[in-house]
Amino acid sequence: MSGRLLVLEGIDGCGKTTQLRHLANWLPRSGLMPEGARLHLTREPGGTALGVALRKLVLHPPGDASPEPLAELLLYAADRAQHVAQLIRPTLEQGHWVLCDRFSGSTLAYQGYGRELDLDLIQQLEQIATAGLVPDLTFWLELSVEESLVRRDARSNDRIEAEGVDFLTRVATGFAVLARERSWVPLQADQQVESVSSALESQLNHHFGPLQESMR
Ligand code: Z5A
Repeated sequence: MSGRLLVLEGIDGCGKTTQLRHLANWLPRSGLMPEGARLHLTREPGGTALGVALRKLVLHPPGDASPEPLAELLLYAADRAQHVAQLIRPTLEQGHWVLCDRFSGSTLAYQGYGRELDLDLIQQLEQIATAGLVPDLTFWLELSVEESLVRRDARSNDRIEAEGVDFLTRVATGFAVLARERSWVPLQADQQVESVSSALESQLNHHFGPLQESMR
């Protein structure tokens, strides 16, 4: 596949949406993308029409429709299977770039470390849902739990955000472990927005600049 899949990961409020908006402007003008390649912004859950419906069910379930942990895991896997098959893989095959707010790392962090579901089972599901597709580069926006809670203070919580501090602390630990194991690029997300953006830009230049691309 000639396109590139870039992913932003991290705990709630780490600034993924903010940086995604920045990259939506910056990347197409950066000279890093081949001529004719377009940038597609997407997110999980909710990158497809089915995903939008699943997102509502999993984050804001009506009445007593709240999924049990295993059902929640399977809903995220279903969202990803649809997202990869319907949007991400075809887009990459056409040579375009995809920038995704969360991917399979979030399932390991939230359902694995947060909910303490079996990590091996989650990795098997990851293989099934992605059909082996692995991001070209994943950025980990590293933020303390304390700062995450401050940033989130003014908003109403979704189901996952309402889980509390111990849950979020386990999720944050999970992201730190995954970043090490999977060689994600760590970025200090507690800096000013502009500093995080320029750190992202320089990492993208480093990984996709002319020298690196000629060595692929
Ligand atoms: N989830 C899961 O459990 N399993 C899975 O497999 C997947 C997801 C894929 C998706 O929620 C939820 O699904 C998520 C995990 C779970 N639940 N939680 N929590 P979402 O997509 O709606 O929410 P989110 O991913 O957590 O995003 P967020 O909370 O909106 O945060 P963000 O996009 O990373 O941050 P932001 O919106 O850019 O910034 C948050 C605030 O901080 C905002 O007021 C900004 O102005 C501010 N901000 C951003 N950057 C800075 C800096 N640098 N300094 C100061 N303030 C800043």
